[in-house]
Amino acid sequence: MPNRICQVLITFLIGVCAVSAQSTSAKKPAGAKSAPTVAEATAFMKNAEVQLDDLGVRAARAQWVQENFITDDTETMAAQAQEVLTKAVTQLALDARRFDGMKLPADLARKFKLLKLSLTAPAPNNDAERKELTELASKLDGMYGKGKYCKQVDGKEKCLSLGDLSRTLATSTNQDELMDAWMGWHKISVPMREKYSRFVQLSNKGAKELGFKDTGAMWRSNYDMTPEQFSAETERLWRQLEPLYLALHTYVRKQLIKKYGKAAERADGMIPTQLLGNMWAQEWGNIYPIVAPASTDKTYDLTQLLKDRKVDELGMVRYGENFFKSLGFAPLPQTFWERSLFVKPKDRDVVCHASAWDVDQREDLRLKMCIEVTDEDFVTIHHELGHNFYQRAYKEQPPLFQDSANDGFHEAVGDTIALSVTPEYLKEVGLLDTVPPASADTGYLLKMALDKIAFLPFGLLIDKWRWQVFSGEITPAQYNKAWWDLKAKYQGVAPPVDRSEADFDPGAKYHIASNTPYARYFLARILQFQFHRGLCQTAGIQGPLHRCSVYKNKAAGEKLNKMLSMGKSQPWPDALEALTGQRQMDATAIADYFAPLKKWLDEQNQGETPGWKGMDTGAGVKPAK
Ligand code: X8Z
Ligand code: ZN
Repeated sequence: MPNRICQVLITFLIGVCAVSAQSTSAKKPAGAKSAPTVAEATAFMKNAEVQLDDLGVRAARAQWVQENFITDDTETMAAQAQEVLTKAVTQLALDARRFDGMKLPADLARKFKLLKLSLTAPAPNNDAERKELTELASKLDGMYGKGKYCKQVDGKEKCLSLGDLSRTLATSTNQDELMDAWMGWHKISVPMREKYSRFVQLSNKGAKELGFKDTGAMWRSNYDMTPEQFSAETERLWRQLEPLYLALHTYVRKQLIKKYGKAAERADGMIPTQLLGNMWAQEWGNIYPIVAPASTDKTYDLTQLLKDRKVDELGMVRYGENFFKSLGFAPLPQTFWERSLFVKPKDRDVVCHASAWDVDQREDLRLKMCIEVTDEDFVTIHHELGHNFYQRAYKEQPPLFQDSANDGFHEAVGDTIALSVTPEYLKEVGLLDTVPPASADTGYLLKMALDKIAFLPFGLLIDKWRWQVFSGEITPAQYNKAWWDLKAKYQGVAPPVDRSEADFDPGAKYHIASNTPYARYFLARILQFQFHRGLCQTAGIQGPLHRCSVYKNKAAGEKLNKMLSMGKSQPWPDALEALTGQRQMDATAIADYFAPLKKWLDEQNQGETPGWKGMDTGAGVKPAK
């Protein structure tokens, strides 16, 4: 039951009280050997779940304050609340072993399984190391949140935030500026390196005590299949989409070379990361103006539309809420508007990375985001509200089932709604005057692919790196090299200058600093198209998927709500089936959506040699360009 999605410490499961755990397991007289009964197991779990709320809410509140007001004190307070929670969950998970191997009703057995998997940062079961781990986690999160690039400008110190630097990467075409912004931000993570490697050590020790090989294996055990099956599943999905990524990479590289000349043309075929419009080259939509097709009609610019109509930060959130309301969901509570953070405060450090919270596991939904009036943030707002509406839909479930079917589902819901932000929808809500003709679809699809398809290898490699870090295959001495090797192998992007182990580039990405698992976003990119297709079918909307909007469709809303309200009570294939009729994650929906673009890209790429030196072809690494 996550209080917050995209969270650092509390993540997934919230606490359970050690007192209750101990009292439950201490009921038997000393020396009693009789086998535990189902009634005892039920009572244990009931007691545990009652406690979940209390400690979880305490930790969530402390973390909310810490991330909205980063100071040494709030970091310590958040760490302390997390420590109490972690201790309780650990103790309960260990005590629960006495029910191992018992034949329990399916619901109860599922709860025991989820209880064990509930910590994202499992901790060793001793006070000193647990304290050290929670403090490290809180510190790393705070370091990222406070991160700034300070430099001397005209004899004065000027400090730039991630927001400032990201704006440069998104909008500038000046190579010195791009390089400076990229290099500047990547300095913030250098001091994280040692803390991170110690965090890995401690967390692995905790995972082992709970019976997992390491923390990565524990994360991969949360998908109703074995960790090995899960790794194979992500690989299978990626291989279905790799040709599309390769076509996009080839096309984009060619356009960048047209624009920047030699500076974009590496002999190994990789793209310099700082030219792709995003600090981590994870989504490339910001360089659409540079790579837009010259020959077809231009698509519209949503950022411009929002600015023209003077839509402000709150107004953007209202658009998101209205979409959900149009599907039949109840409005967000008044407290959402009172307690959320929408705009970056001027006077204090906050964690700006967007997150959605359900502080009291009931009705205290909140958004925390430093919104800017851009198309990118318009999508992110829908993404976050998807979390909030999910949280509310499953609130009637017992605490351990208050979560998404798998974590990819949580990340996919809001994005699914954002796929319905089509030109027709924008016209209907008054943001666009005329719907562009079908001839502009190539531009529209290219813009979408720059975000959705470009993301796929990135979404995969973050946890490929982390799984190997947790398993020990990547040692601290290889952190940075392994990171760039994976970036090369999967994304085909290269750093602006040679990097070394004096750097710690993984830490410059929020989810590494905050210990938020990442495979979920990879799954979500695939699931959201499956959800979208399912909703469009329910709504009876014909025609190409990229022109379908389920806005105002109550039948689609009902179907969506049906899946959301199941929470994590059933294995995820059941939830997927409720919405899509399918029981497998399946890349055909995303592939169908982009099929017209793939054809177009293949035509544009005629005569080009796709790929780069060191790319992974599935059959092995490609030797040379
Ligand atoms: O972290 C997020 C959300 C919060 S769960 C803003 N996303 C990933 C990222 O920014 O890296 C959404 C897309 C991928
Ligand atoms: Zn999210």
